[in-house]
Amino acid sequence: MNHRLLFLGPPGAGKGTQAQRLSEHHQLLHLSTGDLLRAEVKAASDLGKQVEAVMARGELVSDALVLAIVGERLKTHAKGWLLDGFPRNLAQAEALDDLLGGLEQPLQRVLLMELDDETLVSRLLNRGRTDDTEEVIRHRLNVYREQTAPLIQHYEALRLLSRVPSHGSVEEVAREVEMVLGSPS
Ligand code: B4P
Repeated sequence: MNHRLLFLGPPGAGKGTQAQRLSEHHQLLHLSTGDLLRAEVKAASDLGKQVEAVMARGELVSDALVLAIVGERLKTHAKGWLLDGFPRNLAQAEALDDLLGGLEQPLQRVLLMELDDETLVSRLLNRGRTDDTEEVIRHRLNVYREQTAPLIQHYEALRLLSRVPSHGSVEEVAREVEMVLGSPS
């Protein structure tokens, strides 16, 4: 199985859920920029104070901050990793390509988790995080369409993208993920 992976998809598609599961099964480093940023907010660090309001509005945190967080962690893990929620725009994707080129660890597969908007909204309302109000969720979906969705073409052009239908139960989607990873890209 490829062991340098990226999960892409709209908020609530289940990237975090599946990434956690897969990284445990295959002993990969699970790198979730959302979790790392929330940990900074919780710790009330300088960085956390800078990003708290941005996240509460459903906007993207600045590229420089996110890149600093990711760059440090990837350097210390040469074995295998799974990126979840990063990159989220073309600038981050290009910076990631440079970073991985420098480390001689190119990305091997991008899994695009696809789900309709109404199911996304209802899953997130159920999750109930502080940034999971209907207004903020709808804004995050717009941010996804404008800034993150262009990455689909970026990774398609690099022949790295595979699509994962994500409307089933957690177990059903996990089977889809394993199936996609077992097939050639
Ligand atoms: P993230 O933490 O990445 O979260 P997400 O996109 O909202 O959710 P995800 O797709 O991981 O869904 P999950 O598995 O939790 O981003 C939050 C914020 O952080 C962003 O808005 C931004 O401000 C900031 N940020 C993060 N990365 C950034 C970056 N690179 N650059 C700039 N800013 C960044 O699933 C959602 C819910 O559905 C859960 O409750 C789960 O239990 C449920 N669920 C999952 N799979 C299911 C299934 N199959 N059936 C039913 N329910 C399911």
